[in-house]
Amino acid sequence: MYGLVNHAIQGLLTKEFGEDKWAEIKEKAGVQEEIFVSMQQYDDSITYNLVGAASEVTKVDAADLLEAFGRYWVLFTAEHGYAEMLDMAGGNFVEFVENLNQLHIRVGGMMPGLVPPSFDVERKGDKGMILTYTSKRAGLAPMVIGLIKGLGEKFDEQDLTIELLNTKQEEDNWISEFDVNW
Ligand code: 1MF
Repeated sequence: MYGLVNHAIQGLLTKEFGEDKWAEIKEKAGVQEEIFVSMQQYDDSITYNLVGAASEVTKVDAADLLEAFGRYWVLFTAEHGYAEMLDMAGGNFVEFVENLNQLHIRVGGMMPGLVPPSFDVERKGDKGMILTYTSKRAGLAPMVIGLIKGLGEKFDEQDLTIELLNTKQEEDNWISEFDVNW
């Protein structure tokens, strides 16, 4: 994944647990890098190792860390140069989610190494959807829960709920369905 992701993980972990814990996490994860360069590509194993090490060091479940990271990502990207891109993606919650694939196409145009997930929306009435998330990466459904909750906060949808319905693997894709209501 692009360094921007690892940089954001560093931002969340130092904010929540402090610099000393971050140093310990990096050490345990076997990460040598002093800094993550946002536009450089890093092996996905670095990201997974950071989350695994963070879970051991902080005693917080990896799934809870991933969810917190998803929430944080929405704030972090808005504060690190992507506010305009996020604003263009939609003026309300459902519009934004429906435009996520377009957003990734736009980012992928600049960053050819991007391996974007895809998000498919099936509307249920005017305040619900079945969201289908398809990714080459395993285990990130908890992050999507955080991302969607983060978007709910961004768009002042206080009553938003999201529930993971199921996850399956098809060929080299991981597919999860969520019931989202707001
Ligand atoms: O392959 C990748 O490196 C990658 C990185 C980030 C793929 C996707 C993403 C974004 N995505 C992270 C979870 C991925 C889970 C998975 O792969 O299954 C979050 C998508 C998302 C969902 C809900 C709401 C908002 C979301 O993200 C908005 C977004 C998406 C991409 C970027 C920023 C905001 C982005 C911007 C620049 C990037 C990389 C990603 O790289 C650059 C480009 C230029 C200069 C510096 C870094």
